Amino acid sequence: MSGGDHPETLLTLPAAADLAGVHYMTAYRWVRTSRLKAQKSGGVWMVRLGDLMELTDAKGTPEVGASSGTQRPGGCTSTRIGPMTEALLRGDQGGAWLLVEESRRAGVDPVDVLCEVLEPAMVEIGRRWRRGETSIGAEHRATGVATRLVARLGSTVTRPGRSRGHVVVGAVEGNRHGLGPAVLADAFRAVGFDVCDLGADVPFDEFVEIASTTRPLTGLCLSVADATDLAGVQQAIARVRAVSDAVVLVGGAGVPDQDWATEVGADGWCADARGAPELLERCTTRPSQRGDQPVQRRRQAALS
Ligand code: B12
Repeated sequence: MSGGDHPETLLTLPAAADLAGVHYMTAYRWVRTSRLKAQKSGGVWMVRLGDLMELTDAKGTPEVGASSGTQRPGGCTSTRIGPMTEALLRGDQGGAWLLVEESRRAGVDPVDVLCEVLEPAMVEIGRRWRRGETSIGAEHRATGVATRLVARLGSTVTRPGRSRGHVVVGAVEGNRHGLGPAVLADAFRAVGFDVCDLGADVPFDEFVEIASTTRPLTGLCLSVADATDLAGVQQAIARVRAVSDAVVLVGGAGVPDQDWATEVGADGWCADARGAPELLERCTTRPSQRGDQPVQRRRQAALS
């Protein structure tokens, strides 16, 4: 290796891009998404030749060599979880959005980006927070960036055509986790449902009120972050049953399994937002677990 090939040699970004045979913007994106280490010197990004070589030699690096993401490679989204985690923790909204754009360009649909990149990154942040590896401030900042990403990407999720029904989603009383319902809302919108996202910490009374006034209501989705909320959720579902025929689904980080869902009286549970529309469809068409009484009779019985 000659002196100029030394791994410690510092390169400007245009020089690094030239050497790697990629556009300057691609090299810039590598830096913003933490794939390529860089430091600023006099306001200019500089990268180590060794780091550049390591990246371009790496197998599976998108946009380098044969693996440039034209199709939807299975591993494509998973390679972005680490960089997304770091971007969120740095509070780097621009870098995080570039990762979203990269995934979209590689053919990943918006809801898959949310569930396969953003959600695992948030889970990893939760794990680090629990182990004391990241501060609560960094976690809050990350959630702020994630919330803006969901809003920005979510606004692109629409499916023209006839509505498949009306769905209300929200996090139950005391549950301050609002991202889950927002992503769930997008998963329903993406397949043609009209959705009302009530956000976090929705009083149980409000779910009952909405269920009794929204007609027709196809599905009511309760997001739960704490399994010990069982009694509250159970009572709320019983009251919803008295006023509405809507299918009631539960989900979120606090629902451990189907048994918990059955115990609270929900029609169904699933761990991933993307399974929810199909689950709703199945619950809508299968014989009611609630008996054959129409809602008016149940309501009268509940009031008497
Ligand atoms: C961000 C965050 C917070 C933020 C939330 C801010 C906000 N604006 O949303 C704040 C700081 C408020 C917070 C507080 C707390 N948090 Co918190 N939080 C998280 C974290 C890191 C990310 C949550 C998130 O946004 N995930 C991304 C979304 C998209 O994923 P999701 O919510 O799971 O939703 C997906 C699915 O579950 C599903 N889904 C969600 N709802 C529904 C509903 C239905 C019907 C269906 C079908 C599907 C579905 O669809 C979504 C997309 O696939 C998680 C880590 C984790 N493992 O999730 C911890 C986590 C959820 N929090 C936890 C805890 C313990 C707390 C606190 C008690 C901490 C404390 N001591 O104060 C408080 C509780 C506050 C409260 N009263 O709710 C625990 C929960 C443990 C548990 N379930 O037993 C977790 C898992 C962290 C951990 N590893 O321990 N938290």
